[in-house]
Amino acid sequence: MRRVVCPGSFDPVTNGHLDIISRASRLYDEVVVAVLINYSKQGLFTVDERIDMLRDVTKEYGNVRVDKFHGLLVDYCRQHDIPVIVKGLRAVSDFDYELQMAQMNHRMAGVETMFMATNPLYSFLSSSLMKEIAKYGGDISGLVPEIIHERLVQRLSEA
Ligand code: COD
Repeated sequence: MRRVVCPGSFDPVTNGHLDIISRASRLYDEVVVAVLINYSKQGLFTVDERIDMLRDVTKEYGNVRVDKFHGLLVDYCRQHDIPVIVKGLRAVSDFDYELQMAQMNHRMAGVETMFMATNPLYSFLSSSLMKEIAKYGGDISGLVPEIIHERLVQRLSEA
């Protein structure tokens, strides 16, 4: 079975993430979307909330599974027999850091990283920007799934 992991914070998932996940799901037998548990950075959504949202918006793809991990991504890959990481590359600014991580992950565990050119429709998206724009009442429709938009507006109104 050709299995791949799409790792990230997904706080929350955007249409840019989803574009990469859906394209990976057509190329691999199973896509594991792995949410990083980061004890040193509190997100807007808890890891379990992010997982629920990811499960909701990926349920139409039959071969996508959502999980969480902490520590090194390569350890998660080893434990779950995953030889490949898929990443979206938005711009040159992503490249330096992503290349460094890809080379380190290969050095540590022989895990390969496949880079997908981001869909230009979503290349300017990040979870942080979505949160900032939504916080000040800006329009993010079409940039995140509708259900995520609703959850964002609701969470920000609680703050
Ligand atoms: N279009 C396409 N792809 C996108 C977009 C977009 N608009 N936005 C994000 N992506 C893709 C990118 O590939 C990105 O890497 C991924 O989605 C996740 O994005 P985020 O912002 O949700 O998550 P990050 O960048 O915070 O995630 C970083 C990781 C968790 C992948 C990384 O820190 C990691 O692997 N951590 C584990 C610890 C570890 O192993 N460290 C050693 C590394 S050598």
